[in-house]
Parts: sequence; structure tokens; C-alpha cells
Amino acid sequence: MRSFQRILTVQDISCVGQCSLTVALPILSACGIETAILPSAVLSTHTGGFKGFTFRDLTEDIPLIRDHWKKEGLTFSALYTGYLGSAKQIEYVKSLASEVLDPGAPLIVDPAMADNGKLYTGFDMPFVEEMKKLVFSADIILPNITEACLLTGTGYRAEYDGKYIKDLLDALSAAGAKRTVLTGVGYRKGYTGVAIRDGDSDFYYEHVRLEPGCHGTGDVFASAFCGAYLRGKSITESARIAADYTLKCIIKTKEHPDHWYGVTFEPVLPELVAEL
Ligand code: PXL
Repeated sequence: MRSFQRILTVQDISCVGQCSLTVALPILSACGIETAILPSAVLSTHTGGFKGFTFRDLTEDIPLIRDHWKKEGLTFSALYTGYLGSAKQIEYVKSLASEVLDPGAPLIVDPAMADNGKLYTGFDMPFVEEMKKLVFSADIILPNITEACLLTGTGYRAEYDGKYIKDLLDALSAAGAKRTVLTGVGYRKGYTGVAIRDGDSDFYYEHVRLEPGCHGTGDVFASAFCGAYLRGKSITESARIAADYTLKCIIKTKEHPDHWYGVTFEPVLPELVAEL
């Protein structure tokens, strides 16, 4: 067994746009964790607001990369997945989870595919069906409400109460989710938070909500969560640290009204590190 931790994260490279790997790699590295990457696709920008972006699908590279790692005996202390470019990739990612993870290493899945009641550009229901297989085999999942609705066949609501969220968490658990960190859960004006289901226990962490939200906050949250979790924090503590960090990033982003495409997460990294 290795004497150090090495996480593998699989998601796209959006060359410009501050999301997916360009967020995960610096945040996890700042958390002090060696981070191996497997790009699922290379896009010139992310798909949220830019037009005419390029998209290089790397699906067929995934099994080749996996097989090389197997030959080299390279394994990982955790697998964290984000935006995946095709349904076929989800199948390959499942094989990574079974073939290159250390015994007992957690699979952490952010089913990054939808927000605000809508699938992101380029995704469809067959993709959601395939994503269900990955999500419900994971150790920890990090969906937002829209994704949780798609994964459980629940009708999306922009306004809701505690019962709606409890039912959503119940539906995820019934479908196979082991531990859920549900993001973007707000019950009163001006506030949002994270609802956590860890086994039989539910927790809720509320914090201020700033409008309008920024693109890429889900990736910042998920990366900081994984960093804190791998540094030995509990699931609830990791969710609190990640939520506080994400909020600080949004505050920083608002200093630059022309910075519309992503989250200014870099200047706040020292504050994240200080929490670990
Ligand atoms: O932040 C999620 C994300 C990641 N990668 C790409 C995206 C998005 C959201 O739109 O377009 C390419």
C-alpha cells in the first residue's frame, strides 16, 4: 500500500471558463492532495453561455489510459467524477472504479448534468439513465436539486419545503444512494445551504445566498468537498468547509461584474487551506 494519497478526478477540460478540471486540479492540489486527472473531453470553453465552442470527445482514450495504469500498477485513494461527455464514458468510469481504486477507496460522484430545472446543453434522458448507474454505485454523491429530481423521477420545484427535500433524499436512498450531499437547498429568502444524508442521519447547513449565482459553483463546491474529505474531515464538516469556501469565492467574483463565466476561486484558496 502507498504511504501517500493520490486522488483521480475524471471530468472535462474547458480551456477557458473556470469549471471542471481547471477548478478541480488547483483546488485539490491546494488541499495538499496529489491529483491525477483523466480528461473526459476538451472544450474551447464550457457550454454555459459561450456559443460555437469546440468539443473533442476523449471517450475512447479512457480504456487505453486505464489499461496503461493497470500495467504500471497505478492505483488511487479516491475517484471523483464530474462532467462526463457521453453515456459511454459513464460505463468506462465505472470500470475505472472497479479496476484502479485502492481497496476501500471512495467513489465520489458529482452528476454534473443539470441545474435550475434543466439539463445542460448536450445531455438527454438516455445520459441520465446511464448516470443513474454510476450515482447509485457511488459512496458519496453531490447532486443539486435538479439532478436529484432527474435521478429519482421527481418533479422539479423551484420553491419547496422540508418535506419535499426529505422525500428527495428518501428517493435517492431508496434507489441506492449511500451518502448524499444535496446542494442549493434554501428554505427562506436570501439563504441557501446543503442537506446531507449520512446513513440514518440528516443534517442541514444554511448560509447566505448571493444573487445572481455564478457558473461553476458546483465544481468549486465538489472539489473543495473532496479536498476536505480526503484530508480526514467528516462528510458534514467537509460540506460546511466547501459551502463556506464557495460563498467566499462568489463574493470575490462579484468584485468583477464583467467576470460572468466562472468563479474567481483563486484568491480565496488560502482561506480554504487554513480550514484543513
Ligand atoms: O460546471 C459544470 C460544467 C462542466 N463542464 C462543462 C460545462 C459545465 C456546465 O455547463 O458546460 C463543459
